[in-house]
Amino acid sequence: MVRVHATKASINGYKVRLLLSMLRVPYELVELDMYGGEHKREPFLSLNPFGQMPALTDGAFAIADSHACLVYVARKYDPSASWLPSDAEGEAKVAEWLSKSANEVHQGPWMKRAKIRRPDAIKVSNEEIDARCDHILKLMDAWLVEREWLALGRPTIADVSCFGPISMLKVSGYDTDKWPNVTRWLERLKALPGAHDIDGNPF
Ligand SMILES: N[C@@H](CCC(=O)N[C@@H](CS)C(=O)NCC(=O)O)C(=O)O
Repeated sequence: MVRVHATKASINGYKVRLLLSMLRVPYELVELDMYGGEHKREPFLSLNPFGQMPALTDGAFAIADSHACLVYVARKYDPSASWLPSDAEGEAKVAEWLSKSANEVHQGPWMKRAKIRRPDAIKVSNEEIDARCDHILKLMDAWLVEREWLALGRPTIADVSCFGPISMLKVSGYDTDKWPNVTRWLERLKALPGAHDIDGNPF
């Protein structure tokens, strides 16, 4: 049985739950009490000594970090390799956007949500976070002028990863409508079979 260990509100955990849902893989969410610090003590630290969510277990196998979890789920449960291709060019294209997700998207859109949930932990100013969002979304909007998806001509785990934080921006007070191509990309992903919001509700 696949288990995702995270608080339900964890955007990085959401990415993994979203892919599992779209691949129709049954899983259990092992909910952690983030405000109670459950992710900073055992048994979670044995899954991820960094004390960050999510981690995933599948039988005796354990892996931490959203992107590693996405890679694992795609390789293991998508035999068609549609969400994570195995050819050199395709895999590199996906990795390119996973890196942007781990850096620019995390430092802007992810942080926008995190500052609302844990203002004490995020020292970056709202203005700086908004500027970071503008920076990456401007680039993405231009990138998506002639593309439907970020890495390839179909959705991949790169889209799932970037979607998590960017889809949460509107409820966090950042208006994504000013980026029309990003908006259309968000809508495309929401329309995929099995897609759901962070609470598990269909769009
Ligand atoms: N690189 C990690 C980042 C994980 C991360 O920042 N997780 C957040 C929840 S979305 C977390 O655990 N925050 C609590 C903390 O760092 O104390 C990943 O992609 O999984």
